Amino acid sequence: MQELALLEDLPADYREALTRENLVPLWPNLRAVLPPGKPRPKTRATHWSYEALKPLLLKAGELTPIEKAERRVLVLANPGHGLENMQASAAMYLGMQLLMPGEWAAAHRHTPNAVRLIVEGEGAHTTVDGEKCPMSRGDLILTPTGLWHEHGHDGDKPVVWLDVLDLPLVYYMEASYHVDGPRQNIKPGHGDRIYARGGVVPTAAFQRQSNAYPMLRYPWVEARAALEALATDQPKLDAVQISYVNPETGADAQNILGYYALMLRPGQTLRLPARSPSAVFHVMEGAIEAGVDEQSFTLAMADTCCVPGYTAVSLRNRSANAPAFLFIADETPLHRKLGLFENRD
Ligand code: GTQ
Repeated sequence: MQELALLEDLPADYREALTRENLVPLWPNLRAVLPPGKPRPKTRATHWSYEALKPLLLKAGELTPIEKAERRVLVLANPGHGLENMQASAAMYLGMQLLMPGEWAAAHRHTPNAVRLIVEGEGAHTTVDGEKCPMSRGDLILTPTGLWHEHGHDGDKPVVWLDVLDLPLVYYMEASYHVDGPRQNIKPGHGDRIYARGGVVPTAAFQRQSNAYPMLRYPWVEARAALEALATDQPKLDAVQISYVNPETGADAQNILGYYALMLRPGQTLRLPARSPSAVFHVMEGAIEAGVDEQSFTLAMADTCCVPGYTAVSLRNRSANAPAFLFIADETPLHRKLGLFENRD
């Protein structure tokens, strides 16, 4: 490969003249923005232990009242991006949110898309666009761009959930903002009940064409049952995985990030090919050994791990007797829409 000249190879008075005119020579910086062969990601493979995180999150519950926090969240920040940038990857933000019994996180809406994956506790609910969604462990609840949402808790123990947002991307686009609003009125009906039976939907009266997000809550009992059925039905299938989709269109549930659930059979090791998007793995059930390049992470229940793009990952179920279940978020819809998606295998 050709050696390119350095900035220092240019005379100082020439460099100063360029700077005065807001001009920059490309060649000293070319390899930084177009590295050879594959990107040089800032995203580092990173593991967040729930056991380590939980007491710190509960402490935040004592230190900061909900009214002073608006959302009481500890952000899972990737050190490769600088902690203060609050990014898990280029496009993904992860946070663990705590709501204490009786607390209320007031209504707002914002341009980034969010989802919640319920990690622990019962009795909380989130109201999205007037639909009151109960939050049970493992449920995935969408808060798509622009929709009002607020969180409440009628139970008697702390509730914790994982927030996944496309905030870093939307912020980078200079398109990130929020608006506060009044408490929402609850509308009748639940998207997840409308679509609860495979192959049948209401014939009329449901906003078939106009509603971009017909289903907001994806119950874990249904996702888990779908995985078990798939595993039983196709005993030779390696990747026992489901995608969370819009039940009307079959497209990804949201525009920018993709959401999936994966089951590892007892003792199974699954190798995921090196693909361009970054991915996040969160353990729903069981314990998993994740191999990423030369690194290996032991993921216990409720642990979360982020892996850069263009990197193969192996996932091993540490139990020889029971299946393990993972929730996955990735940047695939974004990469596909931009025409950047690559599978390097
Ligand atoms: O619950 O609305 O983790 O607005 C970050 C921003 C959660 C939320 C986050 C948010 C929320």
